[in-house]
Amino acid sequence: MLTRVTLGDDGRTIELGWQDGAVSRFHAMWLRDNALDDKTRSAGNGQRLITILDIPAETRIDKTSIKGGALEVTFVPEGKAVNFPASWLRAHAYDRKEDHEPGWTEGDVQRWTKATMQNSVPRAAYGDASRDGNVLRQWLAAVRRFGFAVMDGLPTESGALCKVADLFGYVRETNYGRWFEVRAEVNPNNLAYTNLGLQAHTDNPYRDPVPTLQILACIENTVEGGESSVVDGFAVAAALQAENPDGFRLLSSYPARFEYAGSSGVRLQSKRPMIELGPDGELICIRFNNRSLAPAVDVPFAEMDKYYAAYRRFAALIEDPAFEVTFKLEAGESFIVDNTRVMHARKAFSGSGKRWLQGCYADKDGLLSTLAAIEHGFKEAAE
Ligand code: NM2
Ligand code: OGA
Ligand code: ZN
Repeated sequence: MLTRVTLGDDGRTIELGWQDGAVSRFHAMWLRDNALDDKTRSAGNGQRLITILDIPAETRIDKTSIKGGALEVTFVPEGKAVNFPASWLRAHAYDRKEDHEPGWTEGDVQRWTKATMQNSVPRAAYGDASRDGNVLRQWLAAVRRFGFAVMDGLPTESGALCKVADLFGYVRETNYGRWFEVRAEVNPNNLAYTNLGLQAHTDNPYRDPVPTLQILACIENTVEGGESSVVDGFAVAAALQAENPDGFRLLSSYPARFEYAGSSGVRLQSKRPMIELGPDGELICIRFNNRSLAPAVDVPFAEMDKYYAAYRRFAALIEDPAFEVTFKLEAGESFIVDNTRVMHARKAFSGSGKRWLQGCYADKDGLLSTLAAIEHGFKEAAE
């Protein structure tokens, strides 16, 4: 509950007092820009109708009052009165003292290791997820929280993996196709299409932006070996940062180079760090793929020794079984990974029997949007 409002700095700021003792300041300019009235925002789609240049630079607040759970303010020189629900102001307060350490992550991201994850892998059956919004919501929320989840009960037929993407969004097509066959081939254009083991990696770091989700579905798997594993790159990055802050700094502040030119007409190249932080230090993306790492040319000579030592240690931690969750995909099973965070690997497999997987990419923003919309719907239904 909002209990008090006072004007500050000649009406350029206001200070709100809340019943629980919290205090939050707002700027007149910020409030004017974010006004909720139907001249500022379309009542139909919520989009802003004005530009920043429509707001006078000298905007101030000259009158305030609290009425029925809302704050009313009048902006001058426009002489415009606007209402802000108290709950909206509370939810959008920005006057906080939060000093994030570099490498922080959002509250809905939870790091995991073998010890915390091996026996509680998030899983849903395709039939349940497609019929029951609650099952889908929980499965998508697991992808948001842990960066991976298993889905079983898929038809063991070609293209079935697209049904998983259809639950929340769209397949992202690339030079590998709408989806790709993952099986041992003669003259493969990518080492994924062999029976070799693949070190834990993120896919397509040579693309910018990288595909943010990958789905791998199993149609047949009767070989010896060929197990899958996943590793939480955010957990490994945090472990590296804890034991070697300077190594973390090197991998997050210097660009690496990635390249793929394995088939004709394709030369994909990118210049991005192995550990990417956002402008506010948030850990936002891991890129790790020994097969497509190109020569590093953006690390100063004086730091290259240390950069390689950090890369080696990061790789060793990624290989550490304490971080690895392993399972063997059976026919009709699939898993999804957040390719900006969780690495996947496979063990080598023998020539006898058959291993046929299909893979595709999809977009995480679409998944998060669908999840948020489902959650919003659940909340409205509960009210
Ligand atoms: N495939 C499976 O990023 C990579 O090159 C890993 C990708 C060929 C689409 C393999
Ligand atoms: C891939 C990949 C793993 C597997 O295709 O990107 O990593 O289990 N495959 O074959
Ligand atoms: Zn892969």
